[in-house]
Amino acid sequence: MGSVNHPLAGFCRDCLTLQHSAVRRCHACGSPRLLHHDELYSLSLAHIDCDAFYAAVEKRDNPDLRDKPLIIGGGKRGVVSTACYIARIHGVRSAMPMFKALEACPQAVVIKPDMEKYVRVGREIRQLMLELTPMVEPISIDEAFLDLKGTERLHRDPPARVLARFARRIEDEIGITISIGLSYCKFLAKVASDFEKPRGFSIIGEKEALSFLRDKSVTLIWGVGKAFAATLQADGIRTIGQLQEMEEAALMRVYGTMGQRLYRLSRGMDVRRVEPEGEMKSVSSETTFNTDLSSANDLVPILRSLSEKVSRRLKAGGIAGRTVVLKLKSQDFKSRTRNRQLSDPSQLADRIFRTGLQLLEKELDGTKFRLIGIGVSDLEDADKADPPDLVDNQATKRAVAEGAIDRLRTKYGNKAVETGYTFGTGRTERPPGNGKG
Ligand code: DCP
Ligand code: MG
Repeated sequence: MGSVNHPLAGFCRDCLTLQHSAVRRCHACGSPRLLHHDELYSLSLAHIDCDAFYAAVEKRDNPDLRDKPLIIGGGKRGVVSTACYIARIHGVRSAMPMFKALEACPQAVVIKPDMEKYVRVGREIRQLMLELTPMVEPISIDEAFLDLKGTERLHRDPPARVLARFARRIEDEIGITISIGLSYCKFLAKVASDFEKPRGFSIIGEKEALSFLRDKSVTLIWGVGKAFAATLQADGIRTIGQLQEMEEAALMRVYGTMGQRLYRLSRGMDVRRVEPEGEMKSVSSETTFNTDLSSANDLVPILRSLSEKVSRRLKAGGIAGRTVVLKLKSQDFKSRTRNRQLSDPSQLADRIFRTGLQLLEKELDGTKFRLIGIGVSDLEDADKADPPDLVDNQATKRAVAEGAIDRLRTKYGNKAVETGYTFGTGRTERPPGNGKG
């Protein structure tokens, strides 16, 4: 007894005192917020997500709002960005039209979003995360994955306790609350952080993954949105447990690569690693617009010129990328990242652009975007890049043409050759970095 590694020793999330048996309340401070779990001291992959983020920041800055239902929203789109947990009791939800939200909760206080403030607070939180480990992968303004493996010596405490202490620190120093999910993989860490919000701390261990997932809806699986869930439902599949009974080959036959994902995630198999920011793992270029844009006419030429920028940098570095990544940020600062694998690594502007275009076309649903970016990841040496394509003759011709254009540009400068897509787009753009989230 007394050792933190004792399998039955849990601890109190409020005062961190060890709890030696399955008591209901902390013997030191009386708090009911105790953590016990078989794998409590062996799990190290965490997902952290702030609770009712924008609303929490506004309540922090105006204590009069603390006990009132609060909606952050309105603005141009006329929808709810988020609602505090009091307003949620009345049924208010993110993305709900404002008028509906006010029907559900007429007494709510409404505040327009102050994005700059939220971005600033998000960055402060990220800085504190980086004090725990460099392995921090931000996912959005208020959430990130952290891999705390190997930090036990540094912190003289296992990840679970480091995280509990972190939640306290965010409450003390930032003045908002967070929820934590702790698991062995990204998928379940994220599921866990959502499990008992707000101020949650949920743990999903390896041993319980299958049974935990069994009765859950397929929509819990990453990448299964409304449309795909409907497809699955039409095929008679509603729960993850049903997927657990199916063969990988069968799922892949019907749903392609998505079938493989269904197979793996339904069994709690997820090998994606936490990828910290700032590693040279991709080459990309992005731009923020003066006015938000939604049409292909506006976006496609920009995509083309960004693809050319990326391609120039790849060629200069003698590298190529196997995955094309399109990034969009909408008016309300929501990021969309879409990617597609190529059959071979590429450094050609034309290939990057055309792949990016296919990804972009699916996103043109009237949404107004404030930022577009294109890039490649899965970088490799350029020697295997862009082999002559026997199937697609047109592509080969374009590659040859691109080689010729490159030679002209080296000789006469970048502006000497303009392709059809970029010609005449003398648009003024916000300097990069301005207003980035
Ligand atoms: N957001 C938005 N529009 C949405 C969803 C979210 O503008 N449809 C913004 C407001 C949120 C922030 O992004 O505060 C973070 O999104 P989350 O999904 O994490 O939602 P919250 O943090 O508000 O609540 P939760 O406690 O459920 O995480
Ligand atoms: Mg949140």
